[in-house]
Amino acid sequence: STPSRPQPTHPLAAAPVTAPEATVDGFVEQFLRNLNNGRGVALSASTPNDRYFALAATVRDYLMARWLEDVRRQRTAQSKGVAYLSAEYLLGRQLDNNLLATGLTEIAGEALAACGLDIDEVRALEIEPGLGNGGLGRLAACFIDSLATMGVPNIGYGIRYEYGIFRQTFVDGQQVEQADSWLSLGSPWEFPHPEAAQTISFGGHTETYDDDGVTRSRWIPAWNVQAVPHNYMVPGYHNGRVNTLRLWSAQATQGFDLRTFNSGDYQEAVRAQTYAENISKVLYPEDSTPQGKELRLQQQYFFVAASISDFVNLILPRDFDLTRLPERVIFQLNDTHPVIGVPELMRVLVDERGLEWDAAWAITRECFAYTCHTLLPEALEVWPSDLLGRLLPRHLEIIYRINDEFLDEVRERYGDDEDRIRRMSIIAPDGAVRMAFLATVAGSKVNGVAELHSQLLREKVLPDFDEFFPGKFTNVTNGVTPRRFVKLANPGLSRLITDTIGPGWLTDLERLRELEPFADDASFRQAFASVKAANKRALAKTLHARDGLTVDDGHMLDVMVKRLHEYKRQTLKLLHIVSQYDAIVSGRVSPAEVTPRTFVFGAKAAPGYAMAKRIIHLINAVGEVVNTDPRVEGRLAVLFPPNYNVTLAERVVPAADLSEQISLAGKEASGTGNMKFALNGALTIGTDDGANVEIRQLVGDENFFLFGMTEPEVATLADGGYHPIDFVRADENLQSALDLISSGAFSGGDGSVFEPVVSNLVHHDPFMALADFTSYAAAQQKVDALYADTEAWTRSAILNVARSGFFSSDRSMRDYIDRIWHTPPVR
Ligand code: C3B
Ligand code: PLP
Repeated sequence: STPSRPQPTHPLAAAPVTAPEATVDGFVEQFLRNLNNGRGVALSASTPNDRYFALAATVRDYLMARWLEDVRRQRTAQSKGVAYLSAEYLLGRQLDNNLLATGLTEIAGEALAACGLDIDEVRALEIEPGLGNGGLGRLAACFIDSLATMGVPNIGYGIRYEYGIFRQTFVDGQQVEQADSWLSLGSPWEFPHPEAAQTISFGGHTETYDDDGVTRSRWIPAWNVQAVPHNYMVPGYHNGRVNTLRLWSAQATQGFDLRTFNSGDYQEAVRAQTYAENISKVLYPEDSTPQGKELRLQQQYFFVAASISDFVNLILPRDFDLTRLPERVIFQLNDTHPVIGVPELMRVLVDERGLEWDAAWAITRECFAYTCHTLLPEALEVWPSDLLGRLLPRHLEIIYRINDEFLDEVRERYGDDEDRIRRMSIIAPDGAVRMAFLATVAGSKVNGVAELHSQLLREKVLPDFDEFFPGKFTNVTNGVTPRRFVKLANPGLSRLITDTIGPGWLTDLERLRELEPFADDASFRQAFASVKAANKRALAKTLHARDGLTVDDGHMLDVMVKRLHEYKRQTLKLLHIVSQYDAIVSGRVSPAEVTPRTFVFGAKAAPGYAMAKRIIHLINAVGEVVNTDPRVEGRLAVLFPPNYNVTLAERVVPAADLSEQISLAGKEASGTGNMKFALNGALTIGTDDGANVEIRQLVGDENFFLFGMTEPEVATLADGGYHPIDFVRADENLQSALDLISSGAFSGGDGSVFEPVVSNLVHHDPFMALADFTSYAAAQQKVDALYADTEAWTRSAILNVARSGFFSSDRSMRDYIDRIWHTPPVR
């Protein structure tokens, strides 16, 4: 039922919502009001958390009028918008970003100072919402920032996990996970709307019934939960636009099952509630390796069903003609996680709204598009049909029918090519549902996330589909938001850029090209180098305060931060460090000949990924020895600050000299960390993989340290039978480094501790780190040579910045809009 609309008579109540005055006085007044009325405390009695909440509320107040206006416009205008469906959003802290968007950063600082407070102390209290694992979740956060900044109607839909990605600690060098209770002190950025909860059903069975002579199907579910929306503001940069991120939280339908309660079984009554609320309890900490768990499928259906219902039943007008749905929305599937939305929309259209199957299918095929983020075959989700049938019986029926009709089309085209039909069937021979195939059949477009990835997706992962659906496959190379990752993270560089080429580049990043001529200007190089040096000092301060770590002055900062995964090859980097250490302690080189370097690692391992955890242990163990061995004379240091997250990324990236992007060619779909480093003036040492390929093409070979096999070379080596031991025998430095680890040099003399890592490399090496070692070491020598020439290095670093404008997520969004969404900005 629609609530009755108020009919105000007071002029204030009838007027549009206004923002507080954008002055120091206005800010102070609003801040104190929020502290007093919102927190119920006087300034003198306030805790740091009170102040943080009041500050957040104040920033919200400045955004509110614009948000209400945009929400209204979204409902009334007939324009098409993007519903981004993503199980992850790795947002990072909100306060600074929202201040930046409103242009209130300085006013807020002065206002707090006038209240006797240091805004830096207040902002340090914010716990970042870690509602994602890594690249995929961070990409979603960059995309919604860009859409708001470009004025494109968008709702981000996802899950409000009560516990985000675990907090990583090290105990004796080994990863120990702790719960991320990011909501424990409350969450000042969200607006919960329990009254607008959606009911989401599960289980039960289906039945057919006679509807005026037509046989129809319906779902009789067994249980349900409430999906409670929590809205977040997504402000555009300096454009007065605010989009919405809507995250769903699961709540039990009835607080208590009264009958059970009255019978005295209190625990049983509460159990149902706990079961329901488990759905949004915790983020699966797996990255690029899906968990075929029932709870995960529950999460996926839960948020997708709530989102589709929200859009179709609440955002669209009640009498909306659903055959025109494609004119109003495109549901973008961020990987396979939300693909259950395809049969869900069919169910809504056919079962709930009474559309004919064919009409519903035509609508559905226009309303979805699918982005694939991986090439690892084990990372493409499949759901056993018995599990799907138990949890979502009607959806399984719908999937079977979609598949039957699709395979009929395949037969029509190719005749009874049973082999092809088996290959293309959405249902695998073992009965499992291949979600990537379902998304490909249903999606109006399918895209990979970098040129090489999209090419391999077409040629190697889905070639039959590429042939069957000409024009369906496309590429959109990833991007990153320059607001957070240049302007906020690197204020020094931002100031230098604006002083040099003027403002405007932050929303038109290709303009960084105008910096190119300044690479040859000695005084600009000087200024650029001092920004980098200041960023390194700032990082040193952060790492010291955060983790008690020391960064020595004058060291090259060589950084590898990303999830710990064998395909990303942290071990390749580590083996090279060990070989440098080995060369010093064995007397092959003197410390004075070694370029002083600090190696920074940041990486979380999935809690169940044993090899990744062993590698973390080994990195810490190597650090412990190398950092304290007097023979090294402080020329090498290995730092591994725990709990790499967006907040730490914002400190590390601007300080880096060298960016390590060393995955096995063909395995990293794109990478986005690589883009952030290049944009902040680090040089990349990298393989020809993912977006590295495009970075190198843009910045130029002479400003990029390329090494390693190409993807076709990897394929050839694999086909011929890969024997890592051959590569060990061919490189005595490699042999010696492996021997040193095996000897127990990093494990108190006990060689057995890291034997599983060494033997996995020597006998299996699934990602061919050993095959690329020699080439990697040679590229590192080139790094040292260029670094010795400070002016030449700085010149290259400047050119990296100047030529990386392509990697703005604004450009990615334009590509999606032009090629896939057709959702122009709304002025
Ligand atoms: C990642 C990929 O591993 C990265 O190469 C890519 O840059 C990002 O997605 C964004 O496209 N990815 C991820 O973080 N989690 C997955 N489950 C799959 C891919
Ligand atoms: N994790 C965090 C916290 C990040 O900020 C990023 C940034 O892009 C990533 C993971 C992804 O890194 P990469 O693209 O190197 O895998």
